[in-house]
Amino acid sequence: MQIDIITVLPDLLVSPFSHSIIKRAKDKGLLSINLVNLRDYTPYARAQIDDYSFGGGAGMVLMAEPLVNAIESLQKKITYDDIIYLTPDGKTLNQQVANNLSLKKNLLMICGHYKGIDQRVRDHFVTCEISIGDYVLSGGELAAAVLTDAIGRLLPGVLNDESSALTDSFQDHLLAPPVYTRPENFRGWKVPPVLLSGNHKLIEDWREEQSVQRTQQLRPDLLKNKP
Ligand code: 6GU
Repeated sequence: MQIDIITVLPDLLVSPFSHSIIKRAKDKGLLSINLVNLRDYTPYARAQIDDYSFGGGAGMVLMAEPLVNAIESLQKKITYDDIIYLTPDGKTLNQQVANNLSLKKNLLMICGHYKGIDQRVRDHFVTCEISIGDYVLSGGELAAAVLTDAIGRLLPGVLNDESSALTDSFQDHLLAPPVYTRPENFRGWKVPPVLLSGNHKLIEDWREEQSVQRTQQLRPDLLKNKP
């Protein structure tokens, strides 16, 4: 998969993609991430990319021309399955949205800043608007990092244990069960004996039961949406 990200702060996105699972996805050639600096595409003096909002009001707006120059220049080399604008007005990201996007081949993400981007870019280029939750971030970069991570780890071959992504919290509308590792007894706090029993059926049943219990307790809303 190819993910291109248009941003005014490309440096901010270097570290999030240089570690752990997303690094492994890149190293294995399963994911390619291309950070595109919006300032490289502006025709305006002093690399200007934003301006005041028509009609007044506080806050700057990213101008249409640099964005459209960047998008059209990228589109000469690649056809995008979706052009995603990261914005608090978007559809809230959840596992289903991430699953669906992980099936695409080429994605372009646009990170907004300040008051957002000129509406004409949204009207004529953006195909999908995504928010990562009901709170306001200073820009779309951290949201793009979250979305890329959620998608990247789902790509076939990225996780070592192929079944691992399928047993994540949310993948079946249930939270994950509790997990334990060595030692069996830490400060007198013991691991549930069933996990040491070696009986896979019993362990599976216990985990399922714990998942349901945990979900009922912590996120009963998830059970309502369970298919
Ligand atoms: Cl995608 N962008 C910004 N600026 N704030 C957000 C967001 C996105 N999602 C939640 N808050």
